Amino acid sequence: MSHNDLLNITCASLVDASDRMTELLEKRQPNYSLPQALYNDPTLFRIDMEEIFQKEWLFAGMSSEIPKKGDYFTLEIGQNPVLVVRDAEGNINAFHNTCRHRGSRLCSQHRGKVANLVCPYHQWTYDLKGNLLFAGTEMGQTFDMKQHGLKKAQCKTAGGFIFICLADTAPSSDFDSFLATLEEYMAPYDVENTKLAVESHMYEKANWKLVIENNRECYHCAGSHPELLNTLLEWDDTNDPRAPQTFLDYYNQQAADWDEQGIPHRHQSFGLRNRIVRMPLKEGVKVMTIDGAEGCSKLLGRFTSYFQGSMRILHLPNSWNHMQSDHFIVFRVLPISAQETMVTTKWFVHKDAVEGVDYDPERLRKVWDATNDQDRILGEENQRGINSVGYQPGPYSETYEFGVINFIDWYSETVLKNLKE
Ligand code: 3BY
Ligand code: FES
Ligand code: FE
Repeated sequence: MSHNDLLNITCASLVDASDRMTELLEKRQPNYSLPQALYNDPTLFRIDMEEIFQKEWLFAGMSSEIPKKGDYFTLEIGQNPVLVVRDAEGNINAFHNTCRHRGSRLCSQHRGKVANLVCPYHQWTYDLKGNLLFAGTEMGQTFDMKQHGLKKAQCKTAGGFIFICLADTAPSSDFDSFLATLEEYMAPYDVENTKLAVESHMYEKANWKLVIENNRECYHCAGSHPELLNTLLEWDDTNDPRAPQTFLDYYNQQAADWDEQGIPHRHQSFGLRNRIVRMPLKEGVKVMTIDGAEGCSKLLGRFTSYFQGSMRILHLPNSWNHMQSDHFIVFRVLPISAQETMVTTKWFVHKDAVEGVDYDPERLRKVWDATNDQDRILGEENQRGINSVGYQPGPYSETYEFGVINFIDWYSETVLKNLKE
């Protein structure tokens, strides 16, 4: 069989898979969990990667993780290694983390600091803008250094959040209006004057959509999250159909305080993809710690009181966040395979806060370490049940699980739209 025949078979099977995906999504029962194959089939997973993770804007990390020239971090988007680095002008650039010589991964560390980017294989060297500076003396007369710079990924930052997009042309949606609002809502946090206090990387044996579905509802909170419920009110936003009058009264009282301080809080949505809202935590609670007391003795940015609730930021397909008065927590979800996902959690504090004096990283992370692990078990058990021949899509509750319905609707619409383009 020739190389071309093999290639044709691969293409044909992908076309088949696209047709199968389209059919499954077009025929899915609205407000029901997805058909089994969408949670466990490797070929359909490949379509998720191509149509969602290689085309849409993804949350990568925070600008204050790489405050200085040459600071970088890496991430893996399925099989695509990506490198995010700050250059000498202070700009943040994202590159495909693959050498233009023979493709070796350039940076293998999770994070670090470099003067230039040097490939470990044959030492081709790139500057922080991706230009090839050095390729030895053996590449011949006709070799053009200018044609061999690192491949850029698109990169946008707002309010300290770094988003990347692997597509040549980023999706033309209302993403920029979300970024403008994010900038405004994040201004009080002064992210540039924060630092990474601690981070966790949790490997989960579940499809990435199960991880996001799980996060989009608190139906499971009472049964699984005793630590989180010390501080979190389970209403997801002020439009939550379950929110009782007592909550709305409390919310209005908090909202009046925030208005007086000029702290943005009103619910803002950008399609189903992005949402920002500041929500109160339980009465008397300062932040999401195990007991609701402060997590850091230095407040962030221009806050003068601990009682800022939690500003929740949703970015589909891969992030949710809790921004609070003395620390904030960002969550990033990256698929590995059809049934494996990496969930990264990072806690940030004021850059002048001293570890062991102003904050204890162990105390800071305790609630969400426990919560993440509980969610991991829920996700893995969900996956195992879905893999059964006895699995059949089941109904979402329109009140408890409206967030899941929104996510699955966004996912289905986006895959169908991108497959047609
Ligand atoms: O991100 C959160 O706060 C929670 C965890 C469980 C439900 N979700 C909205
Ligand atoms: Fe990078 Fe050879 S693969 S220098
Ligand atoms: Fe949970």
